[in-house]
Order: sequence, then structure tokens, then C-alpha cells
Amino acid sequence: MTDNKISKSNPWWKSAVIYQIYPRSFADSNQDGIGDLQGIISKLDYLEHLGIDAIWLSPVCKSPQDDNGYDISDYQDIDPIFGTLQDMEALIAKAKEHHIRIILDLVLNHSSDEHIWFQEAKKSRENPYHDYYVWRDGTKGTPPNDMRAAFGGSAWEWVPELQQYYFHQFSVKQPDLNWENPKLRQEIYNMINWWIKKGIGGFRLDVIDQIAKEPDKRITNNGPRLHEFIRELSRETFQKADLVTVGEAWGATTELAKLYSNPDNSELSMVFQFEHICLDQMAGKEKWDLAPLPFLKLKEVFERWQTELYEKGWNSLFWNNHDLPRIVSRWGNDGKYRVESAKMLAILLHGMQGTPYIYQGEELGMTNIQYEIKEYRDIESLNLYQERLQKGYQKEEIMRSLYAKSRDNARTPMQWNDKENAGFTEGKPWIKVNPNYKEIHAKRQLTEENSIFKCYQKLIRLRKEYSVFVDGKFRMLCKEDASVFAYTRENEDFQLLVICNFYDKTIRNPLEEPEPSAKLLISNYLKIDTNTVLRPYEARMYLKDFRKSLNS
Ligand code: TEU
Ligand code: CA
Repeated sequence: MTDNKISKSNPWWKSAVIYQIYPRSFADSNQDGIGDLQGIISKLDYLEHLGIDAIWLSPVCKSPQDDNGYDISDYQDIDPIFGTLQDMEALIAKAKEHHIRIILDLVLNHSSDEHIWFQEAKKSRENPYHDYYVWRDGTKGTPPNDMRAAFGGSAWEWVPELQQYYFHQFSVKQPDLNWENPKLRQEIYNMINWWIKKGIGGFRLDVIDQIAKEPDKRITNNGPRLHEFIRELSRETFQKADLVTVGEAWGATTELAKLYSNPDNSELSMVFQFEHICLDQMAGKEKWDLAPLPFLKLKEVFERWQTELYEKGWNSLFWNNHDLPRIVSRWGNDGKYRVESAKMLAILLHGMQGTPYIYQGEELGMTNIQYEIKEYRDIESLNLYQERLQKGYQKEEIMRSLYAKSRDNARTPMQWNDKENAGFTEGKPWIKVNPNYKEIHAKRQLTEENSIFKCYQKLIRLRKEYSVFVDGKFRMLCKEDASVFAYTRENEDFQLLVICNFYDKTIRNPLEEPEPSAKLLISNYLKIDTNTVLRPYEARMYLKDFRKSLNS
């Protein structure tokens, strides 16, 4: 029975669960070693069985693949490694039959340098496309300033024919688009509306907080015109249809998130913010300099986001994506307690307010990888290795950073079964499969009764069953406890109670026995004999139904 309060006043995406697919690593249909659209179509049964409502597809548009598709050379065509436009149309149609919407990844901060706009733009300063990008005069060897690109090196690239530099926040093959130019903005809106007509269910907006850059002032994210641009973009495109939109915003604070996700729908549905991800990068520390994970800080960040966006905005809930290490290897335990800790992290996240995202393989508890340096494929990882070697770092130290944080941790092929290459391809995979596929794979977890997959499946089902998952008010419990993460969510009909032991030691349960009327909705241990202790990574979710206690 579904609680009918869920559907009444809320948009569909507030009770939805979204699954992210990184297409090149998901399923290969033609055995060239690269995942593709037909591969995804062949797995729609699996995804419907899991219960998800939408797929966020990492970029599949035409691209030289310098940054695995985040460098787009034609926004209205599909890259041949993934298939054709017909395959994309087939995916949209077939997914719909499985009640699944397709969310496209829009990369609007930059294009590929092989996009026709950039090819034209660099022909002359007078070319009509020149101003689609960000140029500055200068002299060779003396860039306008010392800004750095995210993947290493200067953010400025010299073009001798024009005697100008162009600006790129990511690789040299990803020139930044100039959003100050209204003609460029209009081209982007036309392109998005073309996709909306094709039946796209929503959009994920790559580094959207970086579009309003002002490099002369060293401004990259949260530029002065950012929200003006987003509101225009939304008005001209998204608001015309019933879509979900999620902006990637590394620079988002709760205050900014309330603007982005204003319930009046003037901007986006929600943003991805990264405060709970970058906890070890506080105080000027760089991503690659490893530091211990601060648990109390994690709790503080979640509490703040859950509380401040309540009725004023909307959260996205995620542990993983294609840029991040696997959560079970980061906050969990990918050895002895892999199953328990993966489920605990799922239960913890899925009880909160917001739209949960599951990154491919997360539902199986897939883990990080340790490659030899020559086996890495990611441009960021490879550039970092060279840069740090030159700076005099020890090889072992750099490898430790890559083991912990390389984006390739998330990009190993999906583990479907225990056959060669985990059933991902019969060809040679573009990136090596994690050798633990013999143990960790979908086929096994589909049959096992208490698998991680089954835990995710149940959490998705529960979200659709009880309105408290959507609108319950969050309250943090045991704030100062250094190993327990516990909270309640409450609306007029229900109270949800979630309690998790975050570490591998058995501890005393700081909470009192839940009332006998409270029902255990889900947990990660088979039997609960005693309430006085919490076992390693133990997680429990209880539901109190106020309607029942009224009646009885
Ligand atoms: O990522 C934005 C970004 O700044 C980081 O996630 C980046 O990948 C890295 O972690 C920096 O250390 C988005 C996409 O998700 C990513 O895959 C792209 O490479 C990037 O934008 C450029 O389009
Ligand atoms: Ca293929």
C-alpha cells in the first residue's frame, strides 16, 4: 500500500531514486570493450527490478573523449563508441516501458576544442563564433594570470594565429564557453529544447556553478551573474516540461542551495553539493594530500543540510559518482565487513530527506581498485602522477593518493557475473576489471536473500511506501557520540528512527529500547537479540505509525 500523501503535492522527483550510469563502464553490447547504449538497453530489466525511477546518463554525445565525454564536440549527436541517435531514441522509449526516465548530462561550462564553434572561433578575432569562448590578448609565455586548470597546468592556452589566450578550467581540450554572450546562450537553449522534445526526463548540469566566470578577477565559481544565467536557462527550457534538474555545484553552501532549489521552480530541482565529500580537504588541504576522515564533522554537515533546506529547498543524497572513490572503501570497510558497512551507509543515506542517487555498482558494494600506473586511464590521475613526480614526490606516495582518490576507482567495469571480465564485455575492456568480480557480482546478489542489492531494493521500495521519507522533519540524535550516527524523521503520521554504528567495534547502544509499537523496517544483521549493543557497522531503521496508535 502506498501512502497517498506522497503524490498529492509533490513533484515526482521528490519520491524518486535516481541511478547513475557511466556508459563506457556499464555494459558492452558489441564486444569492442566499451560500454554502450544497447548495453544499457539490455540491462533495463535489472534496473526496473532494483526499482529506480530515472537514469542519469554520463555524457554520450559526440566527443573526442579527452575527458571521457565531458568534452563534447556535438551536443545533438551520439558518439559512435556509444551508438547512434536511433539507439538513444530507442533507449528513451524502452526505458519508458520500464517506467524509467532518462536524465541527460549537459556539459555547458565548456565544449570540446573539436566542436565546430571552437574550430570557427579560433579562425579569426572577427569570426562570429570567436566570442563564444573566453579570450584574452597577451604575449607568448606570459599568460594573463597564473590561474591553474583542474587537471594541471595553466588555465590559459596560447593560440599563435590569433595572438590570444583562451581560458580553460579543465583540460586544454575543454575551452570554457562565454556565457556573457547572449547568442551562445540562445544556441544552448535551442539544443536543450531539442532534447526535451525527444522525451528526455531531465538534466544533470556539469559544473553549473562555474559558468559565470570572470577570470580577470580570478572568479570561477559563484560569479556575480550566475543565478541570473540559471534563471534565464530554466525559463527558456526546463520550465516548459515536467523535468528533474540537478546542478553540480562544488561551491554550494546551504544559502546558495536554497536559491538553486527554490520550491518556486525558478532555477533547478536540486544541486549536488560536496561538503560531506570534501571533509578531509578543509583548511587549505589539497584533494591528494590524504588526511583522516572526521566523523563528527560529517554528522555536523549532514545535520546542517538536512535542517536548513527543510521546506526551503531540496537535497540530493549521494555517496558516489564517477569522480569519487567507492564509499565502501572510504567510510565503510571493504574487507571483513564489506557487506555490513555497505548496507549501513545505504540505510543511513536513504533515510534522509532528498532525492537519493545510486552510482552503478554501489548497489553491489563494489570497491576501489589498485592499478599499476600504466593501467590508469583518467586524465586527472595521469596528469597528477606526472606533476607530482616532477615535484619530487615518491612514487609510492603518489600511488597511495591514487588508490584513495583516483576517479578510476569508480570507473572499473560493472560486475555482472563471475565469467571473464565480469560479464561486462567479451572483448578487451577499455579499463581493467576489478579482480574481486569473482566474489562481488550482480548475478549472485540477485539470488542471495540478504545481499547488498536486496537492501537497496528494499530502501527504494520503502521510500515509495511512506510519506515520511519525503517530507519528514530531520532531527539529529547523539550529536557528540564519536561512533554513532542516529536521527529521526517525523511528519504527522510517522516517525522514522535510524541508528548506525559507523565503526568495526561492538559498542553500547546509546539509545533506549524503541517502543514496542515501533516496527523494524530494515537492518543489516539477520537477528537482533539485544538492544543494548550495536555490532560492527550495525544499522537499524524503525518506523512508528502514529495513525495506528490513535486507532488502538
Ligand atoms: O567534475 C567537476 C570537478 O571539478 C571535479 O569533480 C573533478 O572531476 C575532479 O574531482 C577535480 O579533482 C565534472 C565532471 O563530473 C567530471 O567528470 C569532469 O571531468 C569535469 O566536470 C569537467 O567536465
Ligand atoms: Ca561497445
